[in-house]
Amino acid sequence: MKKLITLFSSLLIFSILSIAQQPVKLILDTDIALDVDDAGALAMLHRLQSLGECEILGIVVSSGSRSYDGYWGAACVDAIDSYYNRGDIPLGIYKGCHNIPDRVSNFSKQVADAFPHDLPNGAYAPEAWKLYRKILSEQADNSVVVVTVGFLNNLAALLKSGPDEYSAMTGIELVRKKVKFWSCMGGQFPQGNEEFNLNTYAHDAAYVMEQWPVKVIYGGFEVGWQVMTGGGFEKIYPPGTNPVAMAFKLYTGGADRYSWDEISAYVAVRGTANYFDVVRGTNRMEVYDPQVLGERVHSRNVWTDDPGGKDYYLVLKADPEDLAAELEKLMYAAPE
Ligand SMILES: [Ca+2]
Repeated sequence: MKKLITLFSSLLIFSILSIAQQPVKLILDTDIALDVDDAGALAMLHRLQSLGECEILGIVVSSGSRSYDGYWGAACVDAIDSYYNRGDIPLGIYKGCHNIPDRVSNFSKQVADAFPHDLPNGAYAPEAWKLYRKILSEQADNSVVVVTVGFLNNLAALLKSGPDEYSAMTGIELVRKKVKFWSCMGGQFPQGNEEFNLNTYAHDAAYVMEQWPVKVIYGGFEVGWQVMTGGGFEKIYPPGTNPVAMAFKLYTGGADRYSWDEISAYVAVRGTANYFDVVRGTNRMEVYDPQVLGERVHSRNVWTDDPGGKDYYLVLKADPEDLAAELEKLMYAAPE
């Protein structure tokens, strides 16, 4: 009997360990091209996948496919994925009207031109919300982590979607069933003030934040702003040898950059325990439409503490330099 109990205990410990070691299955939603922390986050996720800690199921771009930044942003993602020997990661893109009319990026086309990739440009990628539906429908219940480090236009389209060839569920039902939590770089806490990711498609952000059915962890502007990373790339990689190093060199001139996107990607995989406290409550958007033709939308996110809320925001409890060192160790690792 004692032997039997020992056997059962060993099996139990073994299965607990197996569950603990399952890689986090995630979808990255990025406005890469507009800032370089998206590229840093992608480099970091590739390293975490090499360590067996995550599996990137798909990547979607939230800059429109008919804009310069979406067109080249998608090719830039494919070039970075290919550098890490994962050029077959499915890519999707936002195909609606792009809210930023001007060309912003100074690195996406350059990286795409310099490094090999299969996807010619964003016009060849499928609709992001369709790819979300396909991926979510194929995954186990309560297993997928969504990381957004750009706009919420793709998630709005997903939540508004109805049954299709991939699933009989609506978008909201699919998210409720398949998504474990959403790690969102967006907003400012406890008081918001036109944070870029939420404000660019403010009505979509308001809709998603209200309708999203499961847990959200927000990484606010004020968190990433304290943590500087990326300047070390050029000390490790000679010019032309690493696409993310090239992106940083073009964007910052070789200096560090704020780590907004890296932090939300990190939390998606390793959680909050080591570096953060969290505050629980409800986050919502207030959107002010312009009264004059040509003026832009104004918005802010509004936080309410609530012990039963589905939302959380990060508070950095560690020394920012310790977190920066942790992120950089992952970002600077060579492909496997
Ligand atoms: Ca971003």
